[in-house]
Amino acid sequence: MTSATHLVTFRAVSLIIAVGGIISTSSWAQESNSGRAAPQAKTDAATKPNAFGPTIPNAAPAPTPAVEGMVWIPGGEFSMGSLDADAALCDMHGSMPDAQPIHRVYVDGYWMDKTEVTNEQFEKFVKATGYVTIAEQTPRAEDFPGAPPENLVAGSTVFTPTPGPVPLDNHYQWWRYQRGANWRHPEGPESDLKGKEKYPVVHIAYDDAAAYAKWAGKRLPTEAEFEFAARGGAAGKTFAWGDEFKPNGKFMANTFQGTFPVKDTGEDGFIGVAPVAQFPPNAYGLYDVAGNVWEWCSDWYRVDTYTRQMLAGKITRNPQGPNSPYDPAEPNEKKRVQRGGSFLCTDQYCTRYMVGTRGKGEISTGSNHVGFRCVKPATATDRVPDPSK
Ligand SMILES: [Ca+2]
Ligand SMILES: [Cu+2]
Repeated sequence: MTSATHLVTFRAVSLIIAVGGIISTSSWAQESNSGRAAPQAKTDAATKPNAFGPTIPNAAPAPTPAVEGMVWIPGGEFSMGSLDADAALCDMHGSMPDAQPIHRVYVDGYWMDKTEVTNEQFEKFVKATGYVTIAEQTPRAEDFPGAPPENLVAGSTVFTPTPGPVPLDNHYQWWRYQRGANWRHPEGPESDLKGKEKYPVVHIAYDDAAAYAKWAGKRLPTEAEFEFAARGGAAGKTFAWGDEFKPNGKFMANTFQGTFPVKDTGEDGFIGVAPVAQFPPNAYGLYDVAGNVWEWCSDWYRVDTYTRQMLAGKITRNPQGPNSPYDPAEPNEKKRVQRGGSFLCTDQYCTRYMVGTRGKGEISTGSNHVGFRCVKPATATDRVPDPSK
């Protein structure tokens, strides 16, 4: 797919109105739809909607040889989704239970990157291929009819704290379109990657992530693969590590403390993005599957994906997502799923770092809290046969 087409959908507003203002709503606009509902009783999920059943991992051992930097996720059957869908937390469009109903899904085993893709890893890809990310490309005048030429500048979206508390109903208040912001210059032209080699690469649009994955001989995870992996073999937990946000008083993910979006106090040790792997890994050995940066998944985002799968009436095997995107909040934007939440997640606004919740992002829009990691399928002989075939 060409990036030019998609530039229209994400940069148009800011380019036509004003650079420095803020642009379309998208991944960086994730609304909260959560509260802290306790997980429901784990009963027979096959017959009761919205009940978590057990996770049944495949018994086959990890294939050999191991893949450097990746861990083997056995795959298997699990209950997918989240019951944390209290739309009352904030009165925002999109606050809908898109992670329901809880439904049974099966995924084959796969390798998964232990960490988010880092700046130094992404740099190797760029050096080898000459790849230019979407945020580095100057928007073309013909794609933005009506835009003053001075507004046609390459850039990306950067979180900007507000001077004081603001109503949390308009994310334009804390995101700015920053000219010259891209993966090499995460905060804008004056910033660089010195000392940030082990930070996750950011300002990555969907095609950028997919291009890296292809070069690396990998691919992006499906939404089901991401969630199976993030749950770490447990079932129906609120977080990737359990049901308690801070077990024994210890932070388990890089999120936002303080008053959003005014001041991140960094009680978890990090104000803003953190280097990868600064918090304990989950039970499968994966770091930062919650918080730090959002991670692209390969599925188109549809608000009703889970309803459709549930209505199909059987266990969904290796779901690849719907054939086309649909977010009723922004029906004209092409969105893919993002998972894991980011360093901006907070109970005050967006709690989609909770393990079964879903995020979404317009495919050409990166920002300084969107990155990715990859998976690598096992070879065909490692696969568990499908008994329904
Ligand atoms: Ca933090
Ligand atoms: Cu969030």
